[in-house]
Amino acid sequence: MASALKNLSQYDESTMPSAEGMRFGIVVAEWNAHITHALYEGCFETLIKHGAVEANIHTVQVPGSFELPTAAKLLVSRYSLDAVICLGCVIEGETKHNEYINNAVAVGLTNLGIVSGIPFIFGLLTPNNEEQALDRAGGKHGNKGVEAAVTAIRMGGLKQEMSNVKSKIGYSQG
Ligand code: RBF
Repeated sequence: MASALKNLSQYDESTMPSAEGMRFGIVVAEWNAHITHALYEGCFETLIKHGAVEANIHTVQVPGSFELPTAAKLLVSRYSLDAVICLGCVIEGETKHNEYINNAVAVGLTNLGIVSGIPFIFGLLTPNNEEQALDRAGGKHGNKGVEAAVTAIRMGGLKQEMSNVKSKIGYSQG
């Protein structure tokens, strides 16, 4: 199993850019709220720990994970953001709802990122059962919300770095 030996909250802090001055969006799905709220706490605390300020973190809640991409797009339409983190949890059940929702979120966030150039972070747990979800929301595999925040800071840093040198590299004629 991919995460059998991996604590999702472990990362090399020495290689992290500072999040000071960065602006983030967070979208949190309300389905399985006991899981997604734990992801949110880990995510928010990690952004603050690396220098982000509360006033620059815009959080919205949505009913379910399927709504994550739409709300993420609404957030970047409203605010100028360095990255948007989407947090949800779709637990496998007797039907295939999880496959449809998970694929829709993955495709939706991928498309948003490619089209906009803004990092949209996939913080969606896709567990087979509740125990696996709890293991990844502050349990024995750490907190996937922390990992999502770390990715957002790294990608936000990359975005800032690239926008500073965009006249020198890339495909742009300008
Ligand atoms: N949303 C989640 O975030 N997690 C779930 O586990 C979840 N399970 C669902 C199961 C079914 C059968 C349906 C119809 C929806 C489920 N949703 C879940 C809600 C979904 O993401 C979305 O909010 C609704 O389908 C409305 O667009």
